[in-house]
This record gives sequence, C-alpha cells and structure tokens, in this order.
Amino acid sequence: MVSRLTIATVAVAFSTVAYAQKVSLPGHGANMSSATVPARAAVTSDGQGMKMTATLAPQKGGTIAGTATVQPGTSAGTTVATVSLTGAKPGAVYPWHVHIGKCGMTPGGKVWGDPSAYKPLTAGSDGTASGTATISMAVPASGSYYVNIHASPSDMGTIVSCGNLGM
Ligand SMILES: [Cu+2]
Repeated sequence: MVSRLTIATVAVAFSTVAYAQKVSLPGHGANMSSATVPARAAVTSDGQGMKMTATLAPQKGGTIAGTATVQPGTSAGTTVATVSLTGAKPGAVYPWHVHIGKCGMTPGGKVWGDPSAYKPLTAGSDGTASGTATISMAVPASGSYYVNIHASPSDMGTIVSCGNLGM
C-alpha cells in the first residue's frame, strides 16, 4: 500500500514537470499567472479532456444569454470553467455551475466538482456578469455536461439560462 502510493506520487510529480515544460511560455517561466491558459495541444497527451464551450440560452422567455468554457487549468488535474452573461438584472446574484447531463433534465443533473468552487455571479449595471471557477479535477474526457444559471440563491430551482457543453 505504501509503495503503491509512493509510485503514484512520483508519477504525478513527473507528469506535472512534463506539463510545465510543455506549457511554459516566453517571459512566464515558472511563475505563470493563474490567468494563463495552456494551449489545447499541450494537454491532450496527458490524457485530459479537450476544451469545451457552451452557448447559454434564455429559459422560459427570459433574457439571460451567454457563453461558457471548460478547459484544463494551469496545473495538471485541474479545470477552469468560465461563464459570461448578458441580459441579466443589474445587481442581481446568480448561482451557476457545470452540471452532469443536459439542459432540461428533470431533476437537474448533479453539480460537476465542488459546488462551493462556483462563486455566484453579480450582474453589473449594464446587465453583464462573468465569473471563473477552478475545479480540482481534470477536464472530463467523455460524458455530457452543461452550464446553468440559477435565478437567485433563494430560487435555485428556477433555471434562467442554460447551455450544453460541447467540443
Ligand atoms: Cu447549477
């Protein structure tokens, strides 16, 4: 058990080094900012999933549309999800998540990753809102996923915008 764990740790350390070499960019060195997103081609050989995107559509006659992305983070085995909305109510707070499944499922699919990683969005005076979540799991290589926007922290059951993630 102990030796197996040691081997796994070494393997992770090795793949992290290989990963860092592949994604290092001129002027960034070891101190890559968290905003730096590795090129897609640099991570596919590590077995992580590819970048996915979604177009969020207003639900039930609403006005909130947007886009979302899910892609490998700067550290191996992490995922960065982003969301950007338009047509939101200024000042309103919208919880959001990546979920397992497809838009329109009843009941909705389980949240993918730690739900607390998805900080609720707050719409600006222009009705736009955006946010980023870092999930401690690699981008899934298969399966169906979607991004949804909930009406408010006290009305999680109402989905105001939704989009299925695809390549
Ligand atoms: Cu959700």
